[in-house]
Amino acid sequence: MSINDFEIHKVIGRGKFAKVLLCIQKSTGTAYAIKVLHKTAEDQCDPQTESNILRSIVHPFIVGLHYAFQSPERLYLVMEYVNGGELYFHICNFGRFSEDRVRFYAAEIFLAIECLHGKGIAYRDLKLENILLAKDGHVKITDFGLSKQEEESDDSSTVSLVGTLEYLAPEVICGLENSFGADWWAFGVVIFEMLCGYHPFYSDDREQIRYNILHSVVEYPDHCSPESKDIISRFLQRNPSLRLGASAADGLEIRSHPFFSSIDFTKLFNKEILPPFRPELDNDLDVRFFDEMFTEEPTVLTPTESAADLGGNEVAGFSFHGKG
Ligand code: ISQ
Repeated sequence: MSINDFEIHKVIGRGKFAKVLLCIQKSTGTAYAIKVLHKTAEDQCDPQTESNILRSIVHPFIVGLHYAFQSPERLYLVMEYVNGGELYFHICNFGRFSEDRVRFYAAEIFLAIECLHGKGIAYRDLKLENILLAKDGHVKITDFGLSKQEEESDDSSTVSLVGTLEYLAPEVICGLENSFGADWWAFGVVIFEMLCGYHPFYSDDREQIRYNILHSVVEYPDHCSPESKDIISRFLQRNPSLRLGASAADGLEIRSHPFFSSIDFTKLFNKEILPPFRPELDNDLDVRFFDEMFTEEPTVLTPTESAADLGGNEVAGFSFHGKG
């Protein structure tokens, strides 16, 4: 398999080290999201990690990996196409969600993180941009480029500072040992953002964000229920050993919080609960829920300058016109 087996339709995402392309498999007409990673990208975790992790997981709320192939310079992850865009797009364009809608998405995200932790994987990059809305109205988390498989005997091993500043737990910012608890901190930030429509530690100055994460008192708008304020404040507990989810059976403590009292997690896992919102789409190639900043990028391919990239499994190397 090579990139030439696909027709590139649109660019739908771009990160520091990767692009995500909406592609159609020529032989089947099936739409896929292909993530193109540069193997040589500096300070990135091993790009192979993402495909290894994705390969090992099948979960209703985690984006599925169908194929992976590589050229000498690039790794291609062929993933299911999740049409409804990022939750970030929905909050930015349509505003905050109702509390019931937040509860539904939060419960599905919780099941995804619980599954990862159960497999010894710290996600380490939970944020609105990495939570996608599927056309059936369920969510799927994506982007495992920063994830880490913890060693078995080691439940507080990671000292590296990775992730997006706005979502970093205080112990990560301080360079202290951290692990699964940092995901629950980020989960608290995400619940706050979905409920309020803005970030709990917002500032346009990065130093101030850092300060706010370490010291500021989070204030809640009047529309937040006591249960929502309670669960968020328990996730945004600066002492990781007191944070909700810190106990050995981290999932149980969270499932039984009053915020989730109306959720039947077994039904939720089986997709037997009707989603509160279904994105309206004309067809599988409708990209209305992806930012024009990406979708308006040209997708014309040119040969790369690297002769090496013409070898391997990839029939022809390419690079992108346009930004990035
Ligand atoms: C699947 N569908 C849409 C967007 C995506 C972004 C990253 C990874 C997978 C995706």
